[in-house]
Amino acid sequence: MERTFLAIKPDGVQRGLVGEIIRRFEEKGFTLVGLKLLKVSQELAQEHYDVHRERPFFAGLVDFITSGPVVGMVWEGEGVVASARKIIGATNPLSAEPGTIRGDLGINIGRNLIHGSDAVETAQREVSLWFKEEELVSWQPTITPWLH
Ligand code: RTP
Ligand code: MG
Repeated sequence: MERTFLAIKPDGVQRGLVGEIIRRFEEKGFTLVGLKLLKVSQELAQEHYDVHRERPFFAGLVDFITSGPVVGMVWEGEGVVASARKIIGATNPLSAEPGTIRGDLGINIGRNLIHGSDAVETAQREVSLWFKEEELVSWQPTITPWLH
């Protein structure tokens, strides 16, 4: 089954939006298989955003993501990678559609509340970067037959 990595960034935690953000993925019907609150190290932040290493906003991005607690999550379900990106909305919350997390709750590109893996291969890389295998729980919600 497909999995994605999502992280509620320090602004989402500071603003008390952890429950609201998790609720949206639960309500949609995806299955939570990994969850932890952590202070992100410089090494993890740089590795996570490695593709942006040459971008002008890289240092600021790493500073921000390491500035406070982050909620790391792994969610499972059919098409979860692309669907989670839709639920999250466009990178810039000012252009994100209403109904998306960023569109409803954010206004600043550098404070856009949540990260979501952008492709299935990226998701695999990010899940193993942030979680050990034993931190993930494989389980089947009993409601699944009602979703499919
Ligand atoms: P994320 O990786 O955090 O889920 O966000 P994303 O895919 O929607 O956007 P991405 O292009 O991967 O950019 C990563 C994060 O860098 C910050 N950013 N700032 N100042 C800028 O022009 C700029 N561009 C990107 C954003 O916080 C974005 O989430
Ligand atoms: Mg990205």
